[in-house]
Amino acid sequence: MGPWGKRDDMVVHRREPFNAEPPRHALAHRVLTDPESFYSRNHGPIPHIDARAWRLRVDGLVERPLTLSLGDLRGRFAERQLLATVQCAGNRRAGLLDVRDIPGEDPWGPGATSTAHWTGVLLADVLAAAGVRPGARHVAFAAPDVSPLADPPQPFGGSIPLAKAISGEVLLAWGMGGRPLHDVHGAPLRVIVPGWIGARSVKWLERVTAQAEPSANYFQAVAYRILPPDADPALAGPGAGIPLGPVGVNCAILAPDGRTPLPPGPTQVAGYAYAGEDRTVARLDVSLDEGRTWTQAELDAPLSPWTWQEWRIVVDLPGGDTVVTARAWDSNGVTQPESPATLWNPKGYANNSWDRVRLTTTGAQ
Ligand SMILES: Nc1nc2c(c(=O)[nH]1)N[C@H]1C(S)=C(S)[C@@H](COP(=O)(O)O)O[C@H]1N2
Ligand SMILES: [Mo]
Repeated sequence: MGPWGKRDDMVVHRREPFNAEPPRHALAHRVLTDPESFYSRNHGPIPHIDARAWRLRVDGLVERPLTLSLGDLRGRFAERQLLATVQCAGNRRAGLLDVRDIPGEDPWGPGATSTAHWTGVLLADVLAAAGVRPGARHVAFAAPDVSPLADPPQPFGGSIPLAKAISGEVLLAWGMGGRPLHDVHGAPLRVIVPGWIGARSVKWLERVTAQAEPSANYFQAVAYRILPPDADPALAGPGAGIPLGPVGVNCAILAPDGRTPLPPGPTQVAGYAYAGEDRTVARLDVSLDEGRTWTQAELDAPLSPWTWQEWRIVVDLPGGDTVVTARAWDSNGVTQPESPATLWNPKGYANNSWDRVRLTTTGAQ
């Protein structure tokens, strides 16, 4: 078993802070990701919080500021379940790094996304108990983990618009896969903002604040924003660029992963496809000729409105090398761009270009 209870073959980008993704095959052929395989993205040291002493503060533009223990949360609010995929904005960054270097950012593959069954209470219910006052437009989340990567170093935080916060979609979760959250995933309580970039699903949640403006936290105001290609992220101040929110349509080929040669002939190719917020994946195309011609894969319906979808197709592999390409279309008719070069941005976010895996065959050509 690897660090933080993760599988041995986890791809560890960094040990401090701990950042790791499962290999492609660990995500293949299953909707739910087991906790040992679930990716983990951290900007600072992972805290261990004494759940009994822990309290959640709810404050800002509210009628009744609240201080809630875990027992209060369980006792005062209805327990809810949510099946949701979490996806980091840095998922598939490696494709952008192939275009141009991104100093300081790790080369995440397609495993910076995972799916679990979450248990907790609705953020909407907690906000209703506090009574959100007119003038509140955003709900900010604060955590205790101080990130040395922020400028200046500060605890992780972020915010979502009030409309999403009170939609009844956002969970304050203490359970993952039917068990208490592990430290590495935010125990005792984390936010799950389904359909939005993972950065908004703040772990080790300590404070929920209703406010007029988005969070001024570094990870909302400076990072997790799309800067123009010629911008210097070290010089881009708070508010520069486009803040990331809902996740765009994306997909990945998970199996085969191209690591071992295959016999020529029929081979099943399988993967995930995902579209955030109010969209689902409507079609998945696979090409064996770099996108000149496409065949539609079999695509499963999502298990919940907030989960990725599995797809599979049997292709006939010719001898030699074949590049398999996949692209998804969402329920708005939007598809993925062909090339990561057109998407390159200085922090390396939101690479949703076509996924490609090179497969080699055994035997002579
Ligand atoms: N407190 C805190 N919350 C956090 C982070 C963090 O570093 N600190 N990372 C965020 C990011 S960028 C992502 S993608 C998800 C990852 O959640 P996971 O580690 O449970 O997979 O947590 C988010 N919540
Ligand atoms: Mo992330």
